[in-house]
Amino acid sequence: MAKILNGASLPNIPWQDKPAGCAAPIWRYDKNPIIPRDLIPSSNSIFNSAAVPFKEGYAGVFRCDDKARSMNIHCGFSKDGYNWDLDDDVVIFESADSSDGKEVLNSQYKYDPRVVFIEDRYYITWCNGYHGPTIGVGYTYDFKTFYAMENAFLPFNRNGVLFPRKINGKYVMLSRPSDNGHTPFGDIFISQSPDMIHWGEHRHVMSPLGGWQSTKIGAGPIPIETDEGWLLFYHGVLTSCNGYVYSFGAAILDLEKPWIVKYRTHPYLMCPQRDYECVGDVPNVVFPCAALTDADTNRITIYYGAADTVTGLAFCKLDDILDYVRLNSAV
Ligand code: BMA
Repeated sequence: MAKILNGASLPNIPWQDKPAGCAAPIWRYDKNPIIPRDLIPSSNSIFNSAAVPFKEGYAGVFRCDDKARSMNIHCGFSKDGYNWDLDDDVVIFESADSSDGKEVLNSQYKYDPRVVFIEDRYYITWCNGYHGPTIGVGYTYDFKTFYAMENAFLPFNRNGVLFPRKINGKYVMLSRPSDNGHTPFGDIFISQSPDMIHWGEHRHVMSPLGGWQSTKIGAGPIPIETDEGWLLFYHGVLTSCNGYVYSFGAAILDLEKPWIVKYRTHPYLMCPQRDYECVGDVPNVVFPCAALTDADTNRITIYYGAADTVTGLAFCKLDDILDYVRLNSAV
């Protein structure tokens, strides 16, 4: 059995056993979507969102596009990871001590948040509207007060995803340099920082490949540390005659040098197939932004946005995924 490193026990992880006859290494929750588009009065859609264990349950940061179609982050709590209470109000950030004044609060929009506990606090990254999309970074200790730090990068960038611990003494973040529109290209890069503010030592990680990941790729949930390497779920985009199709697969990155890709799925793990993934504001999108793990059972539960409209859950076991990635690798 593979091992999740530095992972906690999570006996109450949302979980459903693999349905009989399912040959795939990953399967959907049978009551998906868990979060409907109209869970709060102001929302047009609630999708590409992230959750972490918090106190006896879970906390999360949710991408809610409102009825004016402004994109923002709302905070939410859940006892069981399935049923969520979301704040009606958007998360208001204060400028962090590390920031130089109020410029960090200059944000035209926020979307696709990720959240991770590192050392003493929960860090949140998101796509931040600052003269175009770039990577916003903030933190909270309690999911009540939120602080915004300096943007990690210059525009244009998306899908900023932190590793859950320092590697060789540095914070490490994946990102996907892009353009100001619906970017028809994109590789995953990695950057390092001594203080979560100054980012450098940028290295290339992965390029698009064929098929489901031929147009662009982007990191998904926080990478999962295992004894075989970092398990990274990532989305990939295919340009069809009917527009973009967002699927996801996985890669295994070297533990100490995570810019080295050891294996990477040639076929997708999951592609939009259910009605709620194929029909919505943007059809044909599955977009994972968070993964919960239970180190005792190697269970992994993925939160993903569906059709830019609702949020669903998918389940898998670490060993099945690692085997699948190794056996179906394109590297
Ligand atoms: C990307 C992001 C995601 C979205 C996807 C599909 O560029 O905006 O938030 O899910 O497009 O529309």
